[in-house]
Amino acid sequence: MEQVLARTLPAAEIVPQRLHAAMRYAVLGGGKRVRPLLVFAAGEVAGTHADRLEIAAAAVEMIHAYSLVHDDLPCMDDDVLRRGKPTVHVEFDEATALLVGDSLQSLAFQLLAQYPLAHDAHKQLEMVTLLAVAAGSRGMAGGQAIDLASVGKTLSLPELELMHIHKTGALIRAAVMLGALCGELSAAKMAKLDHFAKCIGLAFQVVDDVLDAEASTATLGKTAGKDAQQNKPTYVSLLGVAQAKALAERLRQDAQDALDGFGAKAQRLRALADFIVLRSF
Ligand code: GRG
Repeated sequence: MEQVLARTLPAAEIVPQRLHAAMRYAVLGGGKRVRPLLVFAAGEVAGTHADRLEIAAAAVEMIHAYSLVHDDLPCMDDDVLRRGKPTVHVEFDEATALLVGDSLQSLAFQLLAQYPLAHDAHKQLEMVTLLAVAAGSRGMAGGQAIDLASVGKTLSLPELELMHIHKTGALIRAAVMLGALCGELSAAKMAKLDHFAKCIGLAFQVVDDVLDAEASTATLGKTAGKDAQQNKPTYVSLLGVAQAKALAERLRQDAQDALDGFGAKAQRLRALADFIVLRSF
């Protein structure tokens, strides 16, 4: 994945060098790569080629990296540490960080449009639409808007869930569905994968909230304890650590159940669901 990202990003020598260097800084050499791994694992279930999956995986990771760069900006979360390194606006400057996000988003869609990824053009357009909706105001960016508006407020559990289904869940779901769309699956199996993806998307955020409360900055590679510091509603603030962990475990079980009937091909998806819930960083 590192090699794919390194070759799909513009070289740092190409004009404008500073922007390209910052894009590479934002994307390369860090991150768990959970979303690309989900693209590959879903593609394995749907039986397709690695050369299609690596492009879809790069597109999703670029959207993810863009969201982190913008989220860290002073006008949003105002953070100085990401993936164990100074955030992009600290290492470069705010205007560059803004452009890095914009350019990564454009590049993601360029990749989806430029390479043959699906059986036919209609299906490939479906993939472009899927990622656009997942990243936009009805997905990740919309979730971020709800997040920013809810600082200092008490949310109900359904409200918190709605926020995270959008902010975190939408892109994780898109990763799974894009991997599957690179291959061929029945509508019934797509629906099961969709349910799997929704469970792990939410579980990812529940665990993220627990880690923010329990893990150290060194382990996470980003500032720990920010949710409480910023008075953000989280699964931990609403449920407490023990119940939040129990919720994550229930979601893991639901996700695993959704894969029944897929056989050994789903082994990596199963392993990723376990990783998402049992991880320590
Ligand atoms: C700015 C449009 C816009 C959206 C921002 C995704 C997001 C919305 C903000 C990032 C901040 C955050 C805590 C989001 C929740 C999702 C999440 C836990 C992201 C971090 O993902 P990881 O843990 O990061 O997969 P790595 O670095 O491992 O790739």
